Amino acid sequence: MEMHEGHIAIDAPEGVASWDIDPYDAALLADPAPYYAELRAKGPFVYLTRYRMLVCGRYAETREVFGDHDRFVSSRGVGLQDFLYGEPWRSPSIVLEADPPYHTRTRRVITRALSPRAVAAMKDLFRAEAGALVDRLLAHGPFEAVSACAEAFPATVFPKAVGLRESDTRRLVDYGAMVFNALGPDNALRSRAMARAGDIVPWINAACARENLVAGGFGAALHAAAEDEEITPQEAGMLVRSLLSAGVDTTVSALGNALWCLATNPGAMAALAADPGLARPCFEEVLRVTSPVHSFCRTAGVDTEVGGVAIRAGTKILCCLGAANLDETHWEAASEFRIARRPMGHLAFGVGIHNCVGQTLARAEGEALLTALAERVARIEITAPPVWRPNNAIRALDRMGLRFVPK
Ligand code: OVM
Repeated sequence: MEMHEGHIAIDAPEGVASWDIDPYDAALLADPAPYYAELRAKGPFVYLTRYRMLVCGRYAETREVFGDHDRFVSSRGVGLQDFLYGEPWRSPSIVLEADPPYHTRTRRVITRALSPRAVAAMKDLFRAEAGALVDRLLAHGPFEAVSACAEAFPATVFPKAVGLRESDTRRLVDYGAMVFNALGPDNALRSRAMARAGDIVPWINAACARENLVAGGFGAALHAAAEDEEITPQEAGMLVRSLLSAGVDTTVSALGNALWCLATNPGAMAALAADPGLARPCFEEVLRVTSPVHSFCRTAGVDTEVGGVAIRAGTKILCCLGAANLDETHWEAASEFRIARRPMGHLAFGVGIHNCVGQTLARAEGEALLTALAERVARIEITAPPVWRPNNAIRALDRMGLRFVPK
């Protein structure tokens, strides 16, 4: 058996087009829509000759693969590397990179810790912090939106929500960059992010310890499950690590993408300002149009077939959530940002048993910030053009200059 990029090297299945494109090329990651359209046009699956694996980007097949944990496993990693054949860079996540029946147990614990009730208890804090932040930015004149808003908001509320005794925004954001870049091939993005591991990983691991998590937060709730012997103390620490892995860069990206959508669609910003009740559907449409997690892999655990294509056991499939969320055969005027659309069934949080366990928290953060904007800001002006920050799994801005014009 031949290996390539840490996984089994497959040949193109019968009837599947081969493509020599690099989905991890920095220029393509900065402007993915043309690649997404070509990917969908080529068929339900495309064979990536550089990576010797499959990629899918049509809504139906992406949903089918992503949603079927029986045939498409996560325990072999959700990046290019197949954990059956090599050591991952860190011990696998006990929820993201796990299958039932083990996953069922860990997922239950983290689902309870992040329950709608637990998140609802933090809504007043989120609303107050979002309002104060937007007031400061209104007073400020032009500002750099990624650091001053998209990072600044989660940087204040997320450590409080988790109950971190000590917070370090830079390390939290850069750990996320490592975790998500690690899902791609061994390219420059991955190695650049990994170069900081020696500084970041020990800090993150220490932050997961019970004694570093204050009462009332999600971290303490996870450790309480260990007290009840539902999971071990070590597993509780691992679930806190999952919060810190998945909860920062994703929301930073989503909030930055929201500012980008509203700054580049003045009609949408005017509609939001006229009706703050649109904050929630607006955030949902931001997720559909920009897909903060643009892709995750699955590994076929069995010989199977999807969309008429025969898939051999061991095949890595890159599921392009960003492409599926823009599939014009599924969405009316798919490329248009329509804040009142209510895009039910978008794949930005995934689908199936691995769907985002923090989505209630993510939505609460998005709704809080967009409501604060809607109540205070009439218009958003772009003072420096948006620049994207390429990442092997995340679609996020690097920087963008903005000015908020008050109501
Ligand atoms: C984790 C985790 C969960 C979701 C996403 C993610 C790669 C990580 O459990 O560590 O990002």
